[in-house]
Amino acid sequence: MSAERHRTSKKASFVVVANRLPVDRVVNPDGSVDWRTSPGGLVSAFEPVMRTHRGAWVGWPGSADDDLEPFTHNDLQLEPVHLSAEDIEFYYEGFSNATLWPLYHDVVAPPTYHREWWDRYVAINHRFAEASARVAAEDGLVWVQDYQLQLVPQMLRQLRPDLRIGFFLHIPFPPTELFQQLPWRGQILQGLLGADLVGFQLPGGAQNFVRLVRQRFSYETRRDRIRTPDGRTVVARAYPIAIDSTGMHELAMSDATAQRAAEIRADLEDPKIVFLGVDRLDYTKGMPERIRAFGELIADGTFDPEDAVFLQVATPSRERVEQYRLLRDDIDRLVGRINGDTGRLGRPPIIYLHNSYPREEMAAMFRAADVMVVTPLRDGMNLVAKEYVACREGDTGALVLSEFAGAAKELRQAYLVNPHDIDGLKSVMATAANDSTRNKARRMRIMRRHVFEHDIDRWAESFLDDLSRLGPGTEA
Ligand code: ADQ
Repeated sequence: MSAERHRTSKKASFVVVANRLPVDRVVNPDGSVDWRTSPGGLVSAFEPVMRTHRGAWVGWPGSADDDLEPFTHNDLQLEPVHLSAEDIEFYYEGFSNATLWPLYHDVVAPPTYHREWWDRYVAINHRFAEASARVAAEDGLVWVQDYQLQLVPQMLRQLRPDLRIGFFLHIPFPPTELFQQLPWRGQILQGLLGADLVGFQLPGGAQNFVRLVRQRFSYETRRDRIRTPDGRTVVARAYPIAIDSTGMHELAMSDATAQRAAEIRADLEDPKIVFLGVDRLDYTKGMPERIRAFGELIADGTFDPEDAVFLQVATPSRERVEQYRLLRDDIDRLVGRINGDTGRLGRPPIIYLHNSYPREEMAAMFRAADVMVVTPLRDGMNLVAKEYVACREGDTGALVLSEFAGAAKELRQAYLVNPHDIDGLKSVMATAANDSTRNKARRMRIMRRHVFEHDIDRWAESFLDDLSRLGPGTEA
């Protein structure tokens, strides 16, 4: 076991603050507790950055009423924030995931507004701000992550005016008309304005934020800069998140992964075409749309179920939030119906796995798939699209990508699609599968170059470089 406890936290000059710590608790058969680095967008993005900077990470350990002392795991200094069952219900499942998440994703599901959820969001953001203030060294740099913690920058600045504070929003920042629905819109904007640098996935998000601040508070703004009444400059800029492209590629190219990829294809009965979908089970990811499109392609004879298989892998997610339970039932039904209508014994056209897998297995699936289908109705970035590109051998494979994923702004050579348009989706999936090797290679080559040149290290460095040039007393 690599976790080691220390009662008092060491002060850290670099602190990441995120809803979750980057580890999951595992209880061994003998009852002892271990920690394992957890999967997920944020964690996969941050692991390498934390290793280089040897910082501290403030976050919730993942289960209710865990009263943990600070500890280290694989050289990471971890600072647990306690959440009770009711905190999780109101702050996390409620305000974060049933109010902000749908609102920021173009209201693809209706957001719910509850005052007691908001009150708890404020209280928990305070708890995170206090934990960060305790661990950050004098003049340190604190990087706050994502929509669950939008009030932390302002709260932390009040507690520790010496710090440089950055904030990055991993999900889209909504158009101004949608954001205005939020009863606590002014407080959220003020919360974010506590940062010196507010990062977004796309320039559009940064522009929406600056426009809202100008409209609501009449603060002076010039391009990506906002002047606050206390004389600070806040910069709002886009930093499209990336992946550890080299690490993913090396993993995918290993002999063990090659062998596993071959086994996966053999287990699927060696079809001519393997389509793949990989997502957190979330209603923003457009899974029903792509499954329906594939079902129709089989039903109308475009693909023979003897030749084509769709492998859909979905990580269980937010299972206590009602919308997520409904989605899970919808997908179970849809897959069951299509397989029932069009499959034969031992050969269902859709293989659906509701599970989380280690990185090695994900790399093997990416390597095994001829066509990757990424069709979110709205997505901040979508790391899966970039991971697929990084895991390919040479310039093989095809990526079908929704126009509404942030990644579409960079991966312009993907087979771009509007996932609301089922006929369009069908036709793009068929084109991607049947296109010439030469066309596919040309598209993949350009995407690969982009994914390898813009990796996670470069992403973090560019944010941190900008942040260290801004901050208390500096004129941006
Ligand atoms: P997510 O919505 O979680 O992230 P995404 O960017 O696709 O979406 O990241 C998911 C991660 O989980 C990927 O690294 C993927 O490989 C992994 N994963 C998915 N299914 C898995 C499974 N079954 N087993 C194991 N791993 C699995 C949020 C935003 C995105 C943004 C990221 C990072 O919603 O838009 O790209 O943060 O900023």
